Amino acid sequence: MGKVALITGVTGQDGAYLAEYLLHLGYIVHGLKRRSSMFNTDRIDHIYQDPQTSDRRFILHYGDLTDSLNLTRIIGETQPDEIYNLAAMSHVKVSFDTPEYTANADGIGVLRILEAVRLLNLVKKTRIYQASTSELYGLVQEVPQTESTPFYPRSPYAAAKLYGYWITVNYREAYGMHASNGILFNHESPLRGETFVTRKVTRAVSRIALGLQDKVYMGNLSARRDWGHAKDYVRAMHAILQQDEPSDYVIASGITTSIRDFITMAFAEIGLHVEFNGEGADEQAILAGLDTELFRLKVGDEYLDSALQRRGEVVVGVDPHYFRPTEVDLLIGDARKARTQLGWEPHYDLPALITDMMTNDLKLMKKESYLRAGGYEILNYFE
Ligand code: NAP
Ligand code: G4F
Repeated sequence: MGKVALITGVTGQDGAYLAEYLLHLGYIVHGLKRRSSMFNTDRIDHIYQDPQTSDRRFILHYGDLTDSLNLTRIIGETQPDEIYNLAAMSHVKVSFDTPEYTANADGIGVLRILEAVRLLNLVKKTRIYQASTSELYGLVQEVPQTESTPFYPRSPYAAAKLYGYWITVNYREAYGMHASNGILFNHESPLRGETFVTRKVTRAVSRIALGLQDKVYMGNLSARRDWGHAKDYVRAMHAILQQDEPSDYVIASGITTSIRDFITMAFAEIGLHVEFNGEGADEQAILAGLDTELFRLKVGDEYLDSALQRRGEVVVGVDPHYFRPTEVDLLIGDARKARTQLGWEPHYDLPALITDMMTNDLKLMKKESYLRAGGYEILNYFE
């Protein structure tokens, strides 16, 4: 029998990659998913197993981090060797609109899991991974950020995660739990939610290249992030729980890039050259030139003429609507502890991440454009 893992947030970006990884390692994986009026399992449909499947190794349970009775029952029934608490209201900007809910799910939710493990007498059996975040560093007190850099949260999300971080440390010290924090810097992928900056950009650049969209509006272009690939980061989560002793680890690439440069790189990936001008809310980028061979290769010959006609047009603008009341200007992590103690090494650098995301989104948007062409008939059907 393989080990048993419970993943909260299994329908999210990291949950999907981690579930796939643990199944590959031979685990039995239980996943907590929220009830939704629409299907929310797109990212894990390829590994879904019907309840009728014999020797099922991937089992979903309805649940919510705000419901302690439900969490306690599921942990009691599944008796996990490892819990990966990935569920969270994870959007920093949205947390300013939903601060109380964010505190409940992202802060108290962590306590509910730790306390359930304690009350169920699973302290010796169950190891816990808490999805902590580089957002804890906020107004950074040190560059680069390490495990000992002081925290300075700058959003309701980060403040809730701060509680989650410290309650994990407290249960480790108070009850001897194998409970660890992964302080993960931004990690992205083709599965990234559509409203996070990297995915918003790779989707928009793909749509602009295919003539489906003229322009994209962004927020603060000068913020800098340390980006890695989610596939690399879920391997680190697993490695953290395989250590003899629980501890907290920074997981990061060690390279920081501005949003502006990420946008430039995403366009360049398909042969489009953009130039930025102006400042603050008046900043914009124009399509300044094309590498026609690269564009043909990556996007397709049939889209070249319309792209050529759009030279000189504005393709990126700024809308202050996307600014945050308090911003995290600079993140750059030092993952030396993870590299030496866990032997963790990322396989993707930023250019490889962008290639992966752009390839996926171009494919997706071509499909959207195809479906859109057939959409008229479908609409008529309902008239
Ligand atoms: P994500 O794609 O937004 O996924 C979040 C998951 O949590 C989804 O499955 C979501 O369910 C679920 N969820 C939200 N509220 C819940 C609740 N009240 N009860 C139960 N489930 C709930 O996030 P991610 O990028 O995979 O990140 C995973 C975790 O790592 C999060 O805790 C995030 O805060 C943290 N983190 C992420 C990064 C990053 O760069 N990605 C960096 C550091 C830390 P639905 O599918 O139903 O919405
Ligand atoms: O992609 P973002 O929304 O990610 P953010 O705020 O860094 O948070 C993500 O990473 C954290 C780890 O550090 C996680 F804990 C958290 O759960 C989440 O996964 O924004 C990145 C930066 C920000 O500075 C933002 O102001 O991009 C800037 N930005 C500029 N224009 C934008 C936009 N962000 C978004 N979402 N949309 C924009 O149009």
